[in-house]
Amino acid sequence: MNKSILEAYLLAKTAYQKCGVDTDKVIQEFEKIPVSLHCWAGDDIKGFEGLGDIESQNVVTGAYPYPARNGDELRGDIDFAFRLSPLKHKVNLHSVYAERQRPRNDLDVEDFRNWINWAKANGYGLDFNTSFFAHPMMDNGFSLASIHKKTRDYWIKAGLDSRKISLAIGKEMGERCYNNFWIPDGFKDNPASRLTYRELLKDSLDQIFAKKYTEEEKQYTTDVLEGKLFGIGSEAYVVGSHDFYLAYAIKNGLGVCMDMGHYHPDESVADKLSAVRPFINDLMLHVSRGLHWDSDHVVIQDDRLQAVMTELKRGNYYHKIAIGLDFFDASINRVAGWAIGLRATAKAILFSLLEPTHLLEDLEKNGDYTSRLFLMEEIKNLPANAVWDYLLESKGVPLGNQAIDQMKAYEKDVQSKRD
Ligand code: RNT
Ligand code: ZN
Repeated sequence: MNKSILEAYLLAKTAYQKCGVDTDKVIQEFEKIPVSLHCWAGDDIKGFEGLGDIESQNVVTGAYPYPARNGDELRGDIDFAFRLSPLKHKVNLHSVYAERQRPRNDLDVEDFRNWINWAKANGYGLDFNTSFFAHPMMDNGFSLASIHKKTRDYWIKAGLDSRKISLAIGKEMGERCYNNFWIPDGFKDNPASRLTYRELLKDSLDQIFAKKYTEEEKQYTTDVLEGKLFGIGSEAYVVGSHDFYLAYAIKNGLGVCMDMGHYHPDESVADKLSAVRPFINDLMLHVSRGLHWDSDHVVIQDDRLQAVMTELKRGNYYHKIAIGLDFFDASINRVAGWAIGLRATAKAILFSLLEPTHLLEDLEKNGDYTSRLFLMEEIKNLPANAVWDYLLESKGVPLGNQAIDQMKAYEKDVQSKRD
């Protein structure tokens, strides 16, 4: 252990002790919280089906070289990104990452065998998503809410299969696999009938979710629905809005996925958690960063990220609300993007656990809002970074510049050989 890092940690430990926070315990807690990395940022959500140049409902901009081209490269890139992160990791798969070249609506768990074996060997967890996009069976950007029955039926089958796949993965991994449903269906310009497509989506979902899980199965999988305010190409209307899924999930005992980039910029996901959780047990977060019209910028240490993680801590939601990342930026090295987002998320989680929340709550209960605000400001400058450095150092994860150097070496030695 580097001497100055240890010394700084011991000073920080004392500073936190004075506020009633045990930094050693915080580190132990931190190490148990899983974060699911979105595999799809490694190749701009292209997947391995080789469908060629096809319209995608996920717009990824930038032309940085060296995207992963196959499962082995993508897995290697993820392994490397994880070496730069002190978190406990899961990997979030999309069905376009199947590796047996079969139709999108005829997949089973064996199509993900390489992923499962690799995850098991490395101690990663797994989550799943059906890819309702970038496919010839998309009907002008519509899938489950298409007015054409043939289109809906195609995607209903994909949704049904995904529940089987997710359950099978969960059972093999011995822990819950979150199965997320995001469907892009929507209109660039004003619809004549908003109702039509929501009725169709409801009907499609009713078919997909007709079968309920047993209590035993619920340990291994859960379905979560991800709404969105608008997308690029669906500015006027998204069928699966947050309200739609919230209502649908409550009525049908399903879960919800909240993506931090999917709301009006003034809305706060941190505020939504305690509003929704009394009615919906299974929640997943897509940790992301909305910027103007884009919902998926690389996650950085900002107030919104900290607010969400602080809320997870204050609400005692860690281990109850699942954390997944979701962002992509093809204008920078994709693996570095993962590392930046993982490290930002890790810091926000660590800093949330270091918060002397009990002191704030006491002040609030006593009606001393002046001191509450005062203390909230003071807390921001407690020596959290010394705890972060110590955490990295003790786990053998590179600090600051070292991490950048390793990233550059990986780009040169591994990624650049892909051209
Ligand atoms: C899109 C949603 C969704 C996707 C992935 C690829 O706006 O956030 O989660 O990013 O399913
Ligand atoms: Zn998302």
